[in-house]
Amino acid sequence: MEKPEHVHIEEPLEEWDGELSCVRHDRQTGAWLIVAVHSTVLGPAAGGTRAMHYPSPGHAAVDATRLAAAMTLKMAVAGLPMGGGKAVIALPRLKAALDDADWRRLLQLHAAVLERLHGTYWTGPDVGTGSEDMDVLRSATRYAFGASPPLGGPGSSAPATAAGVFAAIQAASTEAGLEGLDGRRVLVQGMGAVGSLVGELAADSGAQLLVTDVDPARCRSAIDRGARFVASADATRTECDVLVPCATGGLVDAAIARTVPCTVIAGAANNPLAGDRTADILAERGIVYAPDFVANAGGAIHLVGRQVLGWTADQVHDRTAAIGTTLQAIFADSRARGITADQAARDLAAGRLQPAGRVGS
Ligand code: PPY
Repeated sequence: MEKPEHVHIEEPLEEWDGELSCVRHDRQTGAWLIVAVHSTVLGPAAGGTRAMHYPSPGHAAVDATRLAAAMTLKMAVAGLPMGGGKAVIALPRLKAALDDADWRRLLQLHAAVLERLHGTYWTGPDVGTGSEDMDVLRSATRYAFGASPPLGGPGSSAPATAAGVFAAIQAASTEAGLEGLDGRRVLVQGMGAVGSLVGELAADSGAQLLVTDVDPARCRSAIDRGARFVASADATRTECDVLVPCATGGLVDAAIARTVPCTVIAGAANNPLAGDRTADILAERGIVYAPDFVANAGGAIHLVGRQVLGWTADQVHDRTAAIGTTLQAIFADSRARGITADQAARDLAAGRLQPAGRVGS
């Protein structure tokens, strides 16, 4: 989809196949709070709260609904007993320009919305929110994952997400015939909490690390440890073996898919492919793409595993490493049936979302 100046909020909501969307406008700050519950077939919907500035509330609804649908697939493929949802706090200006009191007020309002949903949707950290925000939410609602350890929460999900992404990079590289990461050029796009950890894991395996971010300062410590800086505009035209999208979505559209000079795409970003044909174009070019909702499930495994299922850190570790095995099966199925890995992963999720495929039904 093109990025028009204005998207009417009813457009994404009409297009969407989700169960429930809930919209609240805050007159005082001008922010919009949107909760998108895509599916509760496997359990209560869960997914993070993204706090960002959007060009219009309609753009925020596009993001919330698509991200919520991806959460349904993520939970199903990871075998977690939760459905898919996402919340967006669409800020009237950049988050950095919002004062603390307004931000806290928005969190309180969000907590009140979650209480009214009575557990249909559970939130957690996402782009623009972290453990400290979950602590604030947690003081006003039960329905928040990812509070900090002093408040009894499981803490940051970034290490688990990064470990899962790294397992995905390894599986996808093997599928592409790369035989290990030693000496391979791994380009991490988005050096936030998860991207920088993935970069460290890749460098520790002998990869040659390339890093980029819209905020170049976030590349500093990786550069100090030997990584090469790539300008953000060059992220998808720099030769590399593995491209690792770790920022917001939509990095690779159909036109970029036709030219991107890499062999593997595997990262932490949700919805990194834009457009219906993009996965097909990558496959036609022989680029191995690890479906995002499989590769980036480590955060969900950590939050739901620790907070709902009572898993130990070791169990979370094992389930996160198993993302690699899941991907091997998805690649094998994609080869056997002549479909993209993205479609094979969607089919795996769909099988688990069918009533007949559910345990106990
Ligand atoms: C994501 O993986 O994209 C998330 O939003 C993480 C998450 C998972 C489960 C509950 C809350 C957040």
